[in-house]
Amino acid sequence: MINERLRNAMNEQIKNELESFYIYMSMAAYFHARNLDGMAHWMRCQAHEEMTHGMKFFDHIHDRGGKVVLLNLNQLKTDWASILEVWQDTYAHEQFITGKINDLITIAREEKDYTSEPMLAWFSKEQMEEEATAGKVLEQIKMIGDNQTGIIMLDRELGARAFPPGSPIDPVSYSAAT
Ligand code: OFO
Repeated sequence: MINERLRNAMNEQIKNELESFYIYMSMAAYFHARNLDGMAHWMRCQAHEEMTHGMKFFDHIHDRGGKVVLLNLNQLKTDWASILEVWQDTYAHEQFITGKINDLITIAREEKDYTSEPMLAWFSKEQMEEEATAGKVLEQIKMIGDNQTGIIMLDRELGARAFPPGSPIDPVSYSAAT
């Protein structure tokens, strides 16, 4: 049975992950509106991952006899002043989520909920990778500045990110399925 304090914090984390899904889909919409479909694609892939992260917590709580409670999502930012600002927010958001995962690890240790350690360790590693990726793109955007060719080249590169097969956010996949 999952520890109650940890269960409450994990329910909160489902909300954080679904808000991450929402914010990245907002960023995808921002990029689509500016014909930067590669960056939009990258954001859709990221949103897909966030949904699966939310579901990992959902299933972990359920598998351990806890009650899943889906909390209200907050109204998040829906517009940005520049491409740079989007990537600054992406990096800051990943750092925020890393803090939340660290909080969960602290609670699990304080409450001696050792069963949750492997999945929380997975999230810790995942956050390290996500921070590194978002940070790298942010640095590249800073280097590119206002150079339009550089932006288009980076857009193409980010558009090569692969969707997991069958993703409901992948337009190719959902049009084939419906
Ligand atoms: Fe859920 O991994 Fe990023 O935020």
